[in-house]
Amino acid sequence: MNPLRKVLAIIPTYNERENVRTVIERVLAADERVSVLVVDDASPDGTGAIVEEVRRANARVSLIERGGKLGLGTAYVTGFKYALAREFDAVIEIDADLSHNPDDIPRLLRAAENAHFVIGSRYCSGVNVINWPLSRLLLSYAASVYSRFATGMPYRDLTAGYAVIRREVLDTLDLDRIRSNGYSFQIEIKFNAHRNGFSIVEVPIVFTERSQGSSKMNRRIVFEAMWRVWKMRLSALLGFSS
Ligand SMILES: Nc1nc2c(ncn2[C@@H]2O[C@H](COP(=O)(O)OP(=O)(O)O)[C@@H](O)[C@H]2O)c(=O)[nH]1
Ligand SMILES: [Mg+2]
Repeated sequence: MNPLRKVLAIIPTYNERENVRTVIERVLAADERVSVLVVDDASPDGTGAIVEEVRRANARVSLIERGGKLGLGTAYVTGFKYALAREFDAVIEIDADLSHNPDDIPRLLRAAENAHFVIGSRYCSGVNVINWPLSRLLLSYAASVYSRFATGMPYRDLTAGYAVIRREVLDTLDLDRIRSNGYSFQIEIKFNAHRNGFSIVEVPIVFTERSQGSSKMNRRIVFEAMWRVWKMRLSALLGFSS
């Protein structure tokens, strides 16, 4: 595989005022090949203005400000298009709330030297989640088991939002047709990569629930994932793209 020379870390943000500066700095410090793109959805708390200030002082930082809260999935699609239009060899998906430790980036990138899709996985060596209430942990774990069953994929953490994805994989996604958000978005892009025969590896990471700001996860995102996984499987069986 081609060596990774330039990598874009895509950070979707909605009301991450307390976290965004730190996450950008830590991602940039983790590996010198990495640039950052923040995709902000007009956060009412002023996240965009903070990123703009950081961007002006640092050529490795970019910002796309969208008009309103359009969801995590389309924020990543916007980031993928940005990367494909430039010379990035891969993208990193990482949350803004420091649940994903930026210090893991070198290890994830090392794995991506030999794999098309690297999952920063909470569930591939025991359960590595800190500070989640049991209910949330059970929900997330059950979602992974359920979607493994529904899609037939063998990986342990299918809803993971920490990943390295090589350009070749992004090239095969029909970006304008991806409608899913949240959990199902994460499952859907893994499913596409899996179906296209790309190599997918899981690297263990520890996920720590945010200490600042609040989660945007909601019931709708969970229900959406529950039916979409079957739709993905069925579309694949019938030969449609999902
Ligand atoms: N641009 C954008 N980012 C979002 C949206 N919803 C969530 N995010 C970001 O996605 C990441 C994960 O969201 P979070 O609320 O922490 O979800 P949780 O970790 O599942 O509880 C964070 O960086 C959020 O700021 C959205 O609608 N638009
Ligand atoms: Mg979070």
